[in-house]
Amino acid sequence: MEQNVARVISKNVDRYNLEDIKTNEMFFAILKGNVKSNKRNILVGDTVAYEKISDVYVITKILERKNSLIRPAVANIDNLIITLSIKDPVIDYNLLDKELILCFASKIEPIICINKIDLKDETNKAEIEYIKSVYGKICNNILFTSAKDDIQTDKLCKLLKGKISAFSGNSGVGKSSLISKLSSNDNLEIGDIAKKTKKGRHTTKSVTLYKIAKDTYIVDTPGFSSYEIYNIEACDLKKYYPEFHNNDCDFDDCNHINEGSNVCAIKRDIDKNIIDRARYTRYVSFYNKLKAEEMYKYK
Ligand SMILES: Nc1nc2c(ncn2[C@@H]2O[C@H](COP(=O)(O)OP(=O)(O)OP(=O)(O)O)[C@@H](O)[C@H]2O)c(=O)[nH]1
Ligand SMILES: [Mg+2]
Ligand SMILES: [Zn+2]
Repeated sequence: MEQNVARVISKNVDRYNLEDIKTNEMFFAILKGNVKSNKRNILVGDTVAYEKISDVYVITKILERKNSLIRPAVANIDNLIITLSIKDPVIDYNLLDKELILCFASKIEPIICINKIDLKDETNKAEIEYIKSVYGKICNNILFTSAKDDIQTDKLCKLLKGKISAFSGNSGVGKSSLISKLSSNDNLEIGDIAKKTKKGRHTTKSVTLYKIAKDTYIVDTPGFSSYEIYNIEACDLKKYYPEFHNNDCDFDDCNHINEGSNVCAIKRDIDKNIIDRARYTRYVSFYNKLKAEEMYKYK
């Protein structure tokens, strides 16, 4: 018998709101006993197998995940739209780099979205070039959007098609404004997310997938802003810097911190301007913070 497969759209204690992958039918389901005793928690975003047992929908199995996050608790995210604004507020490179680490560690496609591009003037020119040259090598998609003047919002919309996407970024960069652009005219639900995200920032903990088109969802959660790196060991951090990959340091397992440029190929690349020095400096600070946390934990 062919198995019924559904996506978990939201959950409320032990009731799950599911959407059948094929028919798009929505219904509530409960967990089968033996799935419950299984240590793995069902997350919003999970795909699950289910059965209908005398009028009750029952989840029988969690299917394989592409990824899962703890904060926010969600599975199978495809895209993270790392939202920044060219001004008001200025670009937070610390947050940008941390969220890129999250993406590369969790197999999430990063989409860097520099919003409020309508406000750009001569003074922003150099920074725009800087972002293109440094981050263009790391990230396949960099958009310069304006939610106000509808610049590149259609491009953003296309990238989200058929995927589960989440927005991250500091307060005021324009996440809600962009999200409201993604809904075609009469989609009221999206207008609600915009409002909800604002008011729910300190109150809502539960995660919900909002459908904006067929098989296309936005995760409604405040959990991606002011993000801190977790679940990554200091010695693994370098793996999530694509520009560090084509190197051969003379010192095996080099973390590119303490070795000099005579040994460390990354240090040489920085001196030659092949690797951005500011991004490297932030790498060192993240590394040191993780190292300090590990020392504290294992003491
Ligand atoms: N000029 C300009 N202003 C924008 C643009 N996008 C958003 N804004 C304005 O920036 C302010 C913040 O936008 P929001 O969409 O609320 O930002 P947010 O990221 O959702 O902020 P939080 O909900 O606090 O996290 C609002 O006054 C918007 O009107 C844009 O593309 N250009
Ligand atoms: Mg908002
Ligand atoms: Zn090195």
